[in-house]
Amino acid sequence: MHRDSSAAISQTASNGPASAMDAYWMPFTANRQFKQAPRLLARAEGMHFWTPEGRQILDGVAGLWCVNAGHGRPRIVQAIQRQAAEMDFAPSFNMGHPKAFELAERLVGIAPPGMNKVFYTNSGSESVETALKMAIAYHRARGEGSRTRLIGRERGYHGVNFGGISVGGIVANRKMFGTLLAGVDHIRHTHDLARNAFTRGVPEHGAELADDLERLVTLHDASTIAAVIVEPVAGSTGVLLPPKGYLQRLREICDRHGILLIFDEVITGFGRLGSPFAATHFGVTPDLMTVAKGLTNGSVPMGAVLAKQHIHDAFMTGPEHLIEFFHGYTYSAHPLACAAALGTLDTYAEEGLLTRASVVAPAFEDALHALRGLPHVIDVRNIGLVGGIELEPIAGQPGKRAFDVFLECWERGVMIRTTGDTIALSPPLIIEHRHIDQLVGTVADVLRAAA
Ligand code: PXG
Ligand code: PLP
Repeated sequence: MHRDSSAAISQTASNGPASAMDAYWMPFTANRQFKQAPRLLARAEGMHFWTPEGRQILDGVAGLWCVNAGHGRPRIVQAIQRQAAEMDFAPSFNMGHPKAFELAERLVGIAPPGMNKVFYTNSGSESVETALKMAIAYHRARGEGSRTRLIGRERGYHGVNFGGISVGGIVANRKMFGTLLAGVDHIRHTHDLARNAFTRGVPEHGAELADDLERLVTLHDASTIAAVIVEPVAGSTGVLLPPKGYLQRLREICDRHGILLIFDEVITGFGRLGSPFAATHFGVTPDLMTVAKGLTNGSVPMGAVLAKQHIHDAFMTGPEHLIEFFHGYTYSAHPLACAAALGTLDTYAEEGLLTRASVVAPAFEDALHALRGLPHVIDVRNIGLVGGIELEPIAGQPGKRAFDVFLECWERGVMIRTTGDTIALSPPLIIEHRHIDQLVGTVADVLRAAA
């Protein structure tokens, strides 16, 4: 059945415009172009995907920054299979199941200090909406109901729901969708090629950009601001690292003005930087933290918001029989997702994956920075197992140079991601040196060939 349907799709695809592909409106995809020349994936294991024809593809991006332990990990597969047979679904409103509690305990065990409450969602986007609502409701519960304003950052990515695109700063994700949330403002992004190009690790210059938050406090008054949300390392916009001291400074300004700090750790969570979380990596603890992706190794959709005790406690007033936070999703704490997450945390623990990126990072960094000097490479950025290679755009055709590299790498059996004219690499944390050589070597060959 499975084989037949993928064969049918390949068959139709190779016959030109693909009627078998018409019904599926694909997310974040150039649909018409894709359906002319589809890129299909049929199987995955470890560091690789395979196409329906059996061509092996090296996964340079952990799926979409989520398959941190590599594909098809037995503990995760078994956990999901067993759970599906044992209990497929359980309502999570006014009900609970043991794995939901066990998982929360386990997450608190690896979380940054003091982040000891876990609220489940089904994606990064839902985690963001949840965190923003928590922040506003928290202030209201404490009697500071005037604090409703949300501050994001230019170029930020916080998923695709209305709250997330409102605080987000990626123009294409916002401009088509009307007026968005009211009462949102943005601090400046931290990208500064002139001062920081080709820095290894976090850039030297730009901590003062955090002071942009002081400007907004002066403009709006702290009494109107609920929270600031940032990605500790911005991923989707093209791998922007926080300048040295920047996150500490944001934390200090938030503390000074009673503003909650939200770290969106959807990409940075679960070992990507070489530490369990970016908060642990940089030694800066937020008040709320959003996670998803690596939580289940990408195997079952799941996200979560981690909150500090005092945030949670602010809600725990009023009559005990009443709901304290009017929020939740049908699939919050879905049994399959909880089982998958437990299998994932076991796998991470057994193989030391939450810190392994720090061991591989030097080799990854050297490989990436060897791309300096290749045609059109204007910056290389890296931290842990995240790499960004920024290319000079083709005049009048932004994004095309990088996308052409993506297409050619695919032909050569390597999957990368591009955003604008930046190539983003975020391989599974099980990567070995030979994979680094193939991944970065293929990008290098393609850059040379395209020149
Ligand atoms: N916050 C951050 C920081 C993210 O990176 C989300 C929220 C939304 O998560 P969901 O699960 O709703 O997609 C993300 C997701 C890319 C890419 O290529 C990045 C994401 C998703 C898809 C592609 O950079 N990040
Ligand atoms: N729309 C309708 C009509 C619903 O009944 C529900 C949930 O009960 C939702 C949307 C929200 O769905 P979810 O809880 O999966 O986010």
